[in-house]
Amino acid sequence: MFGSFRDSDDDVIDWSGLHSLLEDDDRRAAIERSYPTEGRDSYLSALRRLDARAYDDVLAAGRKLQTAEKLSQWPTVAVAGMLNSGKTSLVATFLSESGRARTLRGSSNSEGTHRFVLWLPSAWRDDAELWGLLMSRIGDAVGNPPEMLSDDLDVAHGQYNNRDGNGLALNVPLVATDPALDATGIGLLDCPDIVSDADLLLGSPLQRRELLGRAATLCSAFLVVTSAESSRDGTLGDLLRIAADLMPGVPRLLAVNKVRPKQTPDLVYETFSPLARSHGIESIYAAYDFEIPSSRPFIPATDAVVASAFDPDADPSPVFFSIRENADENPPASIGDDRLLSALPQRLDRGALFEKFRLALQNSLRTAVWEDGFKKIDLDADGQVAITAKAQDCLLQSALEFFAHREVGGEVTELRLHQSERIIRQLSESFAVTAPWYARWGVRLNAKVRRVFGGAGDFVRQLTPSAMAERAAGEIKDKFRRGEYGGLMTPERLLQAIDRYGGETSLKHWPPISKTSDTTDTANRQQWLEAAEAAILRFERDDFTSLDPRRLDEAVAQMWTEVPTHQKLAAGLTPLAATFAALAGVLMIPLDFGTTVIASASIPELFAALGLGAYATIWAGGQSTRSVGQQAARQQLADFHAVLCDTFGVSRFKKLPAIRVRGASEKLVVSKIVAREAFGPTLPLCKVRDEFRQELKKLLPRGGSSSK
Ligand SMILES: Nc1nc2c(ncn2[C@@H]2O[C@H](COP(=O)(O)OP(=O)(O)OP(=O)(O)O)[C@@H](O)[C@H]2O)c(=O)[nH]1
Ligand SMILES: [Mg+2]
Repeated sequence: MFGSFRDSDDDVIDWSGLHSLLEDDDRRAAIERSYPTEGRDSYLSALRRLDARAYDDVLAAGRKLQTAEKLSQWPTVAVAGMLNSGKTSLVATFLSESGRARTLRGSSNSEGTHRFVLWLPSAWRDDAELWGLLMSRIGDAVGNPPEMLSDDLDVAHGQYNNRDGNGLALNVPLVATDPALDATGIGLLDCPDIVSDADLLLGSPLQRRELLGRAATLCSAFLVVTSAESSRDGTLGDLLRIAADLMPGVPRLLAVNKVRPKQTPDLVYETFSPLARSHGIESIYAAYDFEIPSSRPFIPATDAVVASAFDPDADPSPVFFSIRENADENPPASIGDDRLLSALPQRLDRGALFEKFRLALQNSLRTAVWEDGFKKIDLDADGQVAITAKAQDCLLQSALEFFAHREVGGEVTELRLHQSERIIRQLSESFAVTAPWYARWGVRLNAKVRRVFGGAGDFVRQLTPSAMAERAAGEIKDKFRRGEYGGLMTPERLLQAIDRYGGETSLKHWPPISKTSDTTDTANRQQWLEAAEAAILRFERDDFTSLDPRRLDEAVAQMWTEVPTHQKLAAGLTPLAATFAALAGVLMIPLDFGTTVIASASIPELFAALGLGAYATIWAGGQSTRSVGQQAARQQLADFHAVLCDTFGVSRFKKLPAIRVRGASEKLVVSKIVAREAFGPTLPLCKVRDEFRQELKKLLPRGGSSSK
């Protein structure tokens, strides 16, 4: 086998395998979607969504590569050589009759080849897109886009001879196709000689050599044609040197034409082998002059073929065969068909033209898949993670606005509890069952308190022991409303908090939060308000957080023991009555506001609001008392954040963040509220699967084979 251009088989990219990976949306999918719905996505569908052009480019690059793969099995041979040595005649031996007729052969200058003519299989024109690419590749190599060789014989001959051309037309390669080449699977570059005088104004020898160099880059073998008598011609040596310089590593062959019968093949071998050796020629072919009858024994062809060649009207073709040193192995002895030049295509490795072409296409596929496609998908996924994190944080800060009790400096000192009916009942019950005798004084407490059901109104009425308590409840309501204690969340306030914590930029998937009275703006604001209201209602309904009953009772009992005796009766109300009043007051807040309000307060805040400062201090100071409320509050914060995320179409936390409470870091907990579909627009969240990245790297190494 002649020299090889393939680095190794694994450099070859298998498009169909790659394509199936790119369109896999299942086991080998590129994308893991986690929000708004869980699932997987293929590389191609992700890219189509992001950039339809880049998607088209990947598919087009793959298709081109696939077609070029087929073409790249076919070699192209440069046929260069001495003036009039029969280069075009040699090329013509590979062509069909009609193709042969389009070539221009003859010994006069008007029959000389003065352009580069590239003969390619007709089949290659079938794929218009690929043919176009091929032509531009040839144009790139030679420096000018090619021109087609005419089907009209006269015009074609004129082009071949550069009749109305000039030195510049030499730079424009001619391209012709022939069906006979489909079967042989070979391309042939018919070159002009490189000695024709500059006086012809058809390009100087220097220009011709330079062009030959460029055109040769398309070829996978170099065939130098000479006549038998030129063995000592310096130009032949030049040519062989040029061939070696231009295309190192490319197989070079020598074809000696018009050999006269007195010079037997072994003599031809003897004459040319020193030259061949010194220029790294792999094989020497010879063809005997078909116009001399005594050449017959040296023409390895059937009698019919030879007879037709001797017909004066025939268009004879030289029959080249590779010659050997040993006379017995050459004609007239019979030789194997594999020694004929016509068998050359099978002996050549894949074409350099297409090898380079394929490499170029492979690189553009690599760029399309990695640089244009993958990078976009990856960046988009990273972007989604960052945007989601920002949105989650904005909603967390907004939630903390109501669930965190901050000091003047902004430090969170404790978390607030949503004072839901459930929590208030628990507190009330616990206070009731653990209250010492003196605390019960004046409270007609009965066991029914443990089983209070019905609406908040009834509940409140049952717990409120006197007019005084009712007044106290009124006070606590006012204090909450004025913002002195606890947090009061309404849709409007929630929206303001979201806005204050950068909702406008963090929740870009929602319309802008408007502040003007513009009509569309008002509609946008309405949408935000409705969402905020929906979030509050949902939280109120779905918040089943309760205090740990056993620990609560222990904590309350502990508190009772710590209340200093002189304080025990100082409050005007008995302690239990005062506590009930405070709790009842909290429950009454929503009744005044309508339903969409959430009151939040820590237990110490409740006491403080009612002037039970000592209780507040004791509760806040004790480790067990404090933790009962904080634990539930943390759950509620997580739940409310989850509801906000659901409502505003943001993924819930995948990794739970920690918040700082009293200088200590407290990790948020997983929400217990079931996820619901978003209320409006959503922020998608996905990631690129590492397994996919690895597999893609295997099928299509990112920076080419070197960086595998
Ligand atoms: N007698 C004889 N003539 C041949 C043989 N091979 C080619 N010729 C003739 O040699 C002449 C030149 O052949 P071409 O094929 O045109 O040679 P070329 O090398 O292409 O010529 P340029 O392109 O002008 O350099 C033609 O008239 C051919 O018929 C052969 O084996 N014997
Ligand atoms: Mg010629």
